[in-house]
Amino acid sequence: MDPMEEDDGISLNHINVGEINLTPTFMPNHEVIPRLTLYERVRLDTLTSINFLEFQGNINIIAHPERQILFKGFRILEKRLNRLMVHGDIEEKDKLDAFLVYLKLGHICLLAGDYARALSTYQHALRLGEEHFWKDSGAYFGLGIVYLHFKAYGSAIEAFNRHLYNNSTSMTASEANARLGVCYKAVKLFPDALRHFHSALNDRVAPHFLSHPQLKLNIALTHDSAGDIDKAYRECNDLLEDTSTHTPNETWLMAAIQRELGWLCYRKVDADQCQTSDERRAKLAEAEQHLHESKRLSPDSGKTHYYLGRCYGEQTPAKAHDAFLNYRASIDKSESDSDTWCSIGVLYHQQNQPMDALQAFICAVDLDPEHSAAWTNLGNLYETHYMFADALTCYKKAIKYNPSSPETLSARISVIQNELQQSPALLNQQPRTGPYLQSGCSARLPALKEAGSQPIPAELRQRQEEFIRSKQQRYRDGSVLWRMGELANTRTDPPLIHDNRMLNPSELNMLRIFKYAESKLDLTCQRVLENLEARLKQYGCTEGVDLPICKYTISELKNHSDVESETVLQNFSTIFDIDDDGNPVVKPKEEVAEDASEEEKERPPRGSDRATVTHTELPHSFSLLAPLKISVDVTAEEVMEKSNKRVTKPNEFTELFVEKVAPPSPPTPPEHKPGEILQRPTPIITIESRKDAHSIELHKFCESSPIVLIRGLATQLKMDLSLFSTKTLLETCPDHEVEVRTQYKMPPDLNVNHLGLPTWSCDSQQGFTTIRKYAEYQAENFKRSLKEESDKIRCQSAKYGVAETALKRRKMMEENSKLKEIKFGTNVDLSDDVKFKAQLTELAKMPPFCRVIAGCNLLSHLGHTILGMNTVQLYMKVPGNRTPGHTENNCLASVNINIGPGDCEWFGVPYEYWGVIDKKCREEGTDFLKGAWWPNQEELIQMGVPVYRFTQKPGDLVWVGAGCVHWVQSTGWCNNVAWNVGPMTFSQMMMAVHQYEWNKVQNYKSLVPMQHLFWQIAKNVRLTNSKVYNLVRGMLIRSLSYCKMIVDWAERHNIHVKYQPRMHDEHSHYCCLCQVEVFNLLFVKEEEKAKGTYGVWCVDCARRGNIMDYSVLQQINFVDLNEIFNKFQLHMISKTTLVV
Ligand SMILES: O=C(O)CCC(=O)C(=O)O
Repeated sequence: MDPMEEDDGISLNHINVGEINLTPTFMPNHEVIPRLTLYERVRLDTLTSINFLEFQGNINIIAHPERQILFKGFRILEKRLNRLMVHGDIEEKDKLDAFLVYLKLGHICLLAGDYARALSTYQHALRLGEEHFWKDSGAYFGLGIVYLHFKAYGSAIEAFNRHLYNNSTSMTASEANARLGVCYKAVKLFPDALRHFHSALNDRVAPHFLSHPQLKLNIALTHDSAGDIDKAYRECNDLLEDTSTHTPNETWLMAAIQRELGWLCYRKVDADQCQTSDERRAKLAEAEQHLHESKRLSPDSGKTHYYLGRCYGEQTPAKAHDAFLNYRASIDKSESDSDTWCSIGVLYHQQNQPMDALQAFICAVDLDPEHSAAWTNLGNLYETHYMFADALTCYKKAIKYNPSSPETLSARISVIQNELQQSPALLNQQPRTGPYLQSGCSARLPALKEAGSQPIPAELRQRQEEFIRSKQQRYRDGSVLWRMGELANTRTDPPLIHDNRMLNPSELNMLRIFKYAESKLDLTCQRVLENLEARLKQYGCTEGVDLPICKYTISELKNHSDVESETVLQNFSTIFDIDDDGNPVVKPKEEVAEDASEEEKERPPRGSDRATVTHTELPHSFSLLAPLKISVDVTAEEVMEKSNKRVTKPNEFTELFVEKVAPPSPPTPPEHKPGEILQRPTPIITIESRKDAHSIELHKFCESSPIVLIRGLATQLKMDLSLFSTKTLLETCPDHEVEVRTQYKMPPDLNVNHLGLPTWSCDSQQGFTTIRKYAEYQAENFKRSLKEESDKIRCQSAKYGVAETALKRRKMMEENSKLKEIKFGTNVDLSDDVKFKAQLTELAKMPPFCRVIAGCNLLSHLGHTILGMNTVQLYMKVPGNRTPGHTENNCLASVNINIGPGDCEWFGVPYEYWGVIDKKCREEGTDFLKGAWWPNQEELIQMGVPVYRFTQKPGDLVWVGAGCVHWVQSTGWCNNVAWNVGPMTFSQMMMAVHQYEWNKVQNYKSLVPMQHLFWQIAKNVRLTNSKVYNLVRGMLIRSLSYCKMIVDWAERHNIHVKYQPRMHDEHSHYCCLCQVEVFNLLFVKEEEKAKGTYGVWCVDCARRGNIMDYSVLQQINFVDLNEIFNKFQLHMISKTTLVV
């Protein structure tokens, strides 16, 4: 029931989008350009990907009442594109036109179900005008749908998130959220998947993509995939009992729930939750019961049969036959399920039918070459037949594709490898009658290379290839509509909807157009207008709708219009304009011309100047990066008054900041200078006196450097670093909690997987222990290392003396070739100022710019703690512990001191290059923000990324500059202490804000609540730097204006706004759905309060739900905000005075 199960898209690996020509091969290029009626023209202009469901929903596209529009639109746009092409290329002057045509074509192809052409045209549009792409509210949405169709989940995630950045309250938000849930689940980012499913569930507009019960089932499936079987089981049972959410007729849904319950019960047996054999039997019986019920409801599901097969397979030999029957039935229903083939293989192997087992495993890995379990089982089959070389190949494949127990497999690999090294004759070993071979059956299994030509896999492969080929051909052909040339000569009869269904964005736009040109409409359009108006009256419309960009297509279409619509269309040609900031312009040209004063008429005809703008109830998006449209000298009262007009005098309202902005993108890295050495020398500053330590030069140098190693500071300031040693901590707080990361010890210059192949991904398991236990581990590890060293020496001498036994030697080789597990004691919280008084007092000896608490440190003004940022954390290490690559939260700077006794090795890359690393992380299958990765230094340098690399000795302090990407490994036994600092510089603040916005698009929580921070700075700090002052002032204007608009909006909707002042030390709030900072105005649910839970929603997430469920808690009233705002001034100082 996973929506992707129903989806018939093939993976992008099977299709070359570049080879998709715009003109399908069967379509004559000289065809006459079709004519559009007025209705068709307007409808075409308002169609975007947002209409996807109307076209691709339930109706067969051939029978769709508006199929002519798609056909005609496709032909007209294609012709236009041909005209823009000069020798296969587009001239610079025509780029914008071509962008718009491609974009529209993308929408039209998508609506017609021509996914490959839609992808190709969207990608062309993106290449031609990435800076405009986001302005069309359907562009990223459409692109996301297409990527999802081709199962390109990472790209789909990016597209949908970008769509949501400006459309988080639009009708498409629930559609995007539901799809994001599916994508995040597919890439195994389960918490993100859950958040998006919940977001879609919370929306009052239920997505078509997944109904509410389907969303709930997906939530259960996500818990299951995340490993929480019990939670999944509970959710499924609740869903089954919750009859109010679905009708019994939705049998397929019930079948899916029963199937999942059966599968969960089956795995509860496996998960060792059944202690006794009775419990085991009972659980299996429950599983079978659910699966039979599922089969009764939906007899055609291959999966149900497969799961039943698994249940019976557990009860072999008694139920082996039933297992086979169900597997067979599963294959009959869907033969491309690699899991089923794998299980069939296991069963045949158990039943001592090795040839059949082999064929089944080969089918599994043919269908899914990354099926780790199938490779493992196949390896096992070969091994039991003494075919070690093939077994080895299979195990290596299994480990490459991420098996559940890589250690066991890598141990197996090294055993076989060593055996083969010792006795090469094993390679040619003949099969023997063993426990798995029937006596007398001495035939050798076909080798891996030959196994594919066995009858079953060969036939399956042939059918699969045929299937892929026919799919590819269908993608090349595109929509069936393109073949229906007769559509050029028929007219569309507009479908009139007579229920009170909410107007979708396209219909709303149509309504606007028809209203403007009411007097010039033909009869058909008048009827449509009446219908739309009637529906608008009944239901109203949704927030956040937007006009598509189609000015150019309209002006093109004009040339081929029916004569009677010509005049009307001329007036439309500016209706669909967007202004410089991407806002829609809706007032027709002629009206503006009449209204305009003399002065206005003389102005150059720029979109935003000659027309007015419609305003949604609240801004499309609230970005701290939005350009201001007002002077920073404005007073608080003026901000309030201007903002209030949005509700009280909408015609007079003008934006204080741009309300629709491009989603943020990473910085462009500086040009690489020829001959530039990218292995950069790290600045090392040696402190020789207390004065040096406190010098302004040191402070300024650090603030302007990506990374600095400061030596001698602790000594000069007479700091006693032994307070942070394991010995002292063991004496003072042995039971203090330590987070432990179990890692693999890597070769110093590499990061490898279990096969020893280079990778960027790092694995670690999280756990918890105490200082006492970690201290024991550290000491133990040290002793063991000493012993190993002496063993090595002994082994060396053995060469000349007593020979080791072969067995012992082999064992040692085996040990050495395995990746060893090591433990890293990380993020030890030293925030308790009573428990760690001595330690924290010691750190206060540092110069202010490095201190945990200082007036010049942004984080000291927050008024609350953020663990590990404005509090100290300790790291306890053994050699080889790695802190994977990252930038600090919100790109803040940080300080790290090595306590010793061993060293650490550091790597750093300046801020400007993080986008390059981010991109590379995606290519490497990991995630810059959410993944754990260890970069390959050589690769970075080849990519033109400069790298700092240096050793931090005991006592050395590393200053990690704002936004510096860094990764660290210990080369000895040592402890480190670290915390963040926020220099009050323009560049630090800009980076923090940029990251804050970037995090929104990445669904990543910003630990630094930037809005709150800016108000605190305004309240507490006397700024003397005009650039910094203007930046902060701008933030206050946006924030104040937004708060005012929210409160006005809430009051207009009769939502209760209650003043509830912030408590001392109260932490900042984040939206429980989208995780953005919720500043000042907390949307809470009364019913939750009654239950004692206190979820906080942001205005946008609340608005998507049922607004009447919420009330608002205002934490700082406007009198106080205004006072802070007005009192916040730039403090001019004479040049001789020190600047903050
Ligand atoms: O010492 C460590 O491994 C942590 C390094 C780090 O990331 C930091 O201090 O910013």
